[in-house]
Amino acid sequence: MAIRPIITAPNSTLKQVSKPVAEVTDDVRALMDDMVETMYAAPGVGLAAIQLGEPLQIVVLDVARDEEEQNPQYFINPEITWASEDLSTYEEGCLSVPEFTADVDRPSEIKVKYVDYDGQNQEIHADGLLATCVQHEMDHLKGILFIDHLSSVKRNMIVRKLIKASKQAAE
Ligand code: K1U
Ligand code: ZN
Repeated sequence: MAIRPIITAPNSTLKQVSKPVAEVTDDVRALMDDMVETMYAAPGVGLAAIQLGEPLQIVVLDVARDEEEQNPQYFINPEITWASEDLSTYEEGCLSVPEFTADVDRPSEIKVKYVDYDGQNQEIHADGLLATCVQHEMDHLKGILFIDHLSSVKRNMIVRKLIKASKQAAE
């Protein structure tokens, strides 16, 4: 297991569309182990493989935020099979957009099917923070960031500040 660097916007890697995982091999499980360790170290409640530069449809989450007990969830090739019409607003953050948060509206409940850590098919009904995070992470698999849900004025302001911060960090 290793903590890996998280790619930050506006790096074009984050715009890539991730590919489905053909088979859950030991290499895929090793990547998921690194993702979980990186997520907890950040700290965050979710991470998509593309944030580590791996364009595969893999998401890890732990929305319980229990410091005593870690309870990671693994979503390989996730697909939303149903979404509620009613929306919830959540102030989202992203480890690839450090220091910024913004309100985003998304369906408040979803059903999502996926393959788990052991290669088994699963389907769950999610609401609350889990529903928000699954949708946020699945956006990453399509090359979409939460700032892409904002107006172009707000998004461009955030991107300009991220570029300035990364130039200052390189000095
Ligand atoms: O970068 C990511 O995709 C992870 C992101 C997940 C997320 C959070 C909130 C709404 C939608 C998606 C994060 O984990 S941001 C950091 C965060 O939420 C957090 C950090 C420390 C403690 C608790 C939460
Ligand atoms: Zn994110």
